[in-house]
Amino acid sequence: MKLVVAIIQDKDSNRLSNALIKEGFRATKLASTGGFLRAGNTTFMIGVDDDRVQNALEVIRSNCKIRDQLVTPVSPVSGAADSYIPFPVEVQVGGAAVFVLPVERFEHF
Ligand code: 2BA
Repeated sequence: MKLVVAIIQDKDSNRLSNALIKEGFRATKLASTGGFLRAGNTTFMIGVDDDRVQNALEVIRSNCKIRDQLVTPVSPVSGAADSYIPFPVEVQVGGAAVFVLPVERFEHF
């Protein structure tokens, strides 16, 4: 068994939940925050039999879009804050950042 941990954008979360249920996967959704943008995102934990991992990744891939997002960098903590002009920069976010972890043991009571 594997634990698929997928960090996705909030906008894709309902669509992905529905698709996972339709394909017979069980998942837990956690509200999370990106370390860089400090914006909300959604983390899915999906327990999957080894032979279905590829199928789970395909469901994630086809339901999570890559989007461009404008970010205004925070001003410097010290020094030249007066002359600092924050220009928004564009970063590409998602579709999904996915980790596949081995599961040593799974119990379900
Ligand atoms: P954030 O950390 O808020 O990052 C949002 C997007 O900002 C990233 O999109 C990436 O395009 C950019 N970015 C992140 N760190 C950067 C940096 N140091 N310099 C320049 N640009 C940077 P994604 O790569 O698609 O990541 C989306 C979210 O997935 C991340 O939100 C984070 O919550 C999670 N994530 C991505 N890679 C991860 C990793 N290696 N470990 C843990 N979480 C990760």
